[in-house]
Amino acid sequence: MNKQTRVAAIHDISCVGRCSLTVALPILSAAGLDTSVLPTAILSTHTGGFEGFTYRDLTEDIKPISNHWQSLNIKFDALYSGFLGSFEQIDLVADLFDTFRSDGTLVMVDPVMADNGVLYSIYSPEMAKGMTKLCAKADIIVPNLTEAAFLLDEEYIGENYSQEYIEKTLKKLSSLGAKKVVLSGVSFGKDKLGAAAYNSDTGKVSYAFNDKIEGYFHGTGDVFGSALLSAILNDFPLEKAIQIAVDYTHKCICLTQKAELEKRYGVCFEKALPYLIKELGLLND
Ligand code: PXL
Repeated sequence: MNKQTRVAAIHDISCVGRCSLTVALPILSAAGLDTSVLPTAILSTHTGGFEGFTYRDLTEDIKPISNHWQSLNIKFDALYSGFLGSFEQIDLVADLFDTFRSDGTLVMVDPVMADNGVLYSIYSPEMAKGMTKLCAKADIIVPNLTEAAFLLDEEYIGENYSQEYIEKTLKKLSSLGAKKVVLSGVSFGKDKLGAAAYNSDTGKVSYAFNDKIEGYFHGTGDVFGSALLSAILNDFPLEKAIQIAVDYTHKCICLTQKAELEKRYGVCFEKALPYLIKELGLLND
């Protein structure tokens, strides 16, 4: 029997405001991947722009869900974690990686916890320390520059940094345990924004940029991470995968900006899905 590539996406469900699972599931699915979900928490909205959101922590459900999957002998080609709902979930997700990892399984951790120098409102500094442990279990990690600073227990440097700083940071992050590191939100001038990647197997650092669009666009880290995993699982090398993810994220932001949409609802990634599918070479079948 031919087999479809299967991913488990472990993120929260923010009911309103496109991010986490409401972004990861459609993007991975559009990329031809059989995507299973493990919700870490359910929020009425995400935490970045709506007042009074509800929060249901699903920590207690993780182990029973994982046990049931294990009893069914369900296998995954990739495990992709993002926003976690509690400190305890770090160890639970680490156990889940151990349970479902086999030869060829790709574990990608997006240590979602902070942006622009600050932790998200419901995350504590302890959570940041725990995330370092989870990153050590990954094959590939995808922090932004703020998350990188928390993972390395360093000061957030802000927006003025050198190429040397980025390359040192990539290597320090890799020494936490993941062989591949992708740093998002990298910019060396005011016109370009993108990502930097380090592959410790080859020692190679690569970059991908597109035009910078001013402003903060919510949920773009999840759009980027999901597109990156989509490209990697469609067999693109890391250097090309980061360019595909940067270009898709840029396209989503452009469309959102052009339509003058309210930013807290996230970017309109849906309209750019045909572009992503084409970039991934999936239109030929
Ligand atoms: O996009 C990251 C993210 C995920 N999940 C929740 C969030 C955020 C960012 O604010 O609030 C609940």
